[in-house]
Amino acid sequence: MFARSVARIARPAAASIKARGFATASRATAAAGSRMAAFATAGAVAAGAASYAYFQNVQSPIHADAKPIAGVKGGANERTFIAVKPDGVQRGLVGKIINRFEERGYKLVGLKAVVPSKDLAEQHYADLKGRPFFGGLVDYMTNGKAPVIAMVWEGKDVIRQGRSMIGATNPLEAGPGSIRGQYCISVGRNIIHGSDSYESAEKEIGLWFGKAGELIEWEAANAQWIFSDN
Ligand code: DAT
Ligand code: MG
Repeated sequence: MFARSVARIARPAAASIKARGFATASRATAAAGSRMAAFATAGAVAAGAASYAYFQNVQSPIHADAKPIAGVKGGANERTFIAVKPDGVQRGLVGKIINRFEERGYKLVGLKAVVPSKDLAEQHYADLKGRPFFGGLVDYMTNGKAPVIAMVWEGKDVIRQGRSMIGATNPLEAGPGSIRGQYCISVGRNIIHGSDSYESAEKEIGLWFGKAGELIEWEAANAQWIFSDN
């Protein structure tokens, strides 16, 4: 609607951005004719398990996004919204940031480069409206001097762990091993965003990846080497 994007695809749904993820499958087509297996969550999410199961196409690694947009809270498929902000992109840190999440064992299920609309940035940061830096924050996110690299990462406790990996909002208070603690020194240019709760993840993934087919469910070949608790 108001946005420019590095990719060109019409986006009639919730978020007012034009962007293209690496999704190609739609919910409908991917489900058709597939051999299906049902998985239910367990353990800490036992309460949710009774009401939650999703079908996974075991024949194809790319298929329908059929589960709740932020996965199951506390489950092995919990999801968070992570974005490398324009300063992180300008500084050439995208690969390093992706690498941290990949090497940790998290799974990338959505990725795109976007110059967000003002409307999208204002919705994303709605809780900060009224703060003195709000206008500057929205401008820096939307002025197109570099895109935002928007991502959805999936895995056990990824929302809380993602925040921990990112570090404190003010990089001067971030631990030296965190992303902000290693790569930045100014709160206004702290290079990365991460959802701060399950509710925020739901909202943010919906805003940035709200269109059907933008997120990919796929099975990591090494999943058992990452997840097994013996
Ligand atoms: P976080 O990004 O750690 O979730 P937040 O939600 O409080 O932090 O703020 C969102 C962004 O707004 C933050 O990453 C950088 C910017 N910001 C926050 N406080 C600021 C301040 N005092 N001055 C300038 N920018 C600020
Ligand atoms: Mg925040």
